[in-house]
Amino acid sequence: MDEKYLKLSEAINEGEAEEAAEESMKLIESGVEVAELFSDCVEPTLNVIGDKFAKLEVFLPELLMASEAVKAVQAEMEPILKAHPIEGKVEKRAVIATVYGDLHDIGMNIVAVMLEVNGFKVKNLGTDVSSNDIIQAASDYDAEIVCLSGLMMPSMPYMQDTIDRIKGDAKHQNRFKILVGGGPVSEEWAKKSGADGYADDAIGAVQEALRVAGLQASA
Ligand code: B12
Repeated sequence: MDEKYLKLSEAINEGEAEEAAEESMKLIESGVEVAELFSDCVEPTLNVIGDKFAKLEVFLPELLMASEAVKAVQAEMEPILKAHPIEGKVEKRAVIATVYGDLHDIGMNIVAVMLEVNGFKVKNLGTDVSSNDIIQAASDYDAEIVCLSGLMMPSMPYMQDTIDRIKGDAKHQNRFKILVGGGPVSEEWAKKSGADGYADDAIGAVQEALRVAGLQASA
C-alpha cells in the first residue's frame, strides 16, 4: 500500500473512527480522488482484516470497530462525491440492495453513491432484503436496473432466487436488467446465474450499469 495511506489504514485497523475521517479528509485535500482512496486503501485494509478474522487472528468486535471507522470515512466522503456529479444526466433508475440474510453494506453503499454521482436515480433498499421486497421495490420505483450485492456464501441462494424470479417472469424479465457483485460473486457465477452484468468494484459497476442500460459499452 502506498505510504500516504498508512495512517488511514492504521486508523481503520484500530477502529479509530474520528481519526480515520480526519485522515481521509487530509488525503482528499492533498489531491487524492475519493474512488482511489477506497480502492487503494479502504478495501485492501478491510480485506486484510477479513482474512485475519477468517484465521481467528482478530474477532468480531475488532471487525465491527474497523467497519465503524470505514462508515465514518464514508460519511465524510459522500458529500464530496455528490458535490461533483458527472455532467449529463442518465435518467435511468436503479434499485440496489444487499440480499436476504446479509448485513454487509459498505461496498453496496459505495456502488449506490457512484451510480448516483454518474447520473442514475438510485433507491437504496438497504441490507437483508428478500427477493419479494426487491422485486416489489423495483416495480414501485419503475427501475430499469436491479443491483444485488452479497458478501456471504450462505446468502448466495437468495441472490440466485431473486434473479430466477425476475428472469422467470416475462413481465419482469423485459423490464429489469440485473447487476450483481460482492465477495462470493465472480464473473463466471454471474454468467451462470443469468444476471445481465457483474463488476468487482464501484467504477466497474457504473460501466456495467451504463452498458446494460444501453448507454455505453463497458470497458
Ligand atoms: C466489514 C465486514 C463486516 C462488518 C460489516 C459492516 C457493514 N455495515 O457492512 C461486520 C463487522 C458487521 C461484519 C459482520 C459479519 N461478517 Co463480515 N466482513 C467484513 C469484511 C472485513 C469487509 C467487507 C467490506 O466492507 N469490504 C469493503 C467493500 C468496499 O468491498 P465489497 O463489499 O466487496 O464491495 C465492493 C465490490 O465487491 C463491489 N460490489 C459490492 N456490491 C456490489 C453490487 C453490485 C451490483 C456490483 C456491480 C458491485 C458490487 O463494489 C464494491 C466497491 O468496490 C469482509 C471481508 C472481505 N474481504 O470482504 C468480512 C466478511 C464478508 N464477513 C464475514 C462474516 C462471516 C461475517 C459474520 C457472519 C461474522 C459473525 N460471526 O457474525 C457477520 C455477518 C452477519 C450477516 N448476517 O451479514 C465473512 C463472510 C464469509 C462468506 N463468504 O460467507 C467475510 C468474507 C470475512 C471472512 N474472511 O471470513 N462483517
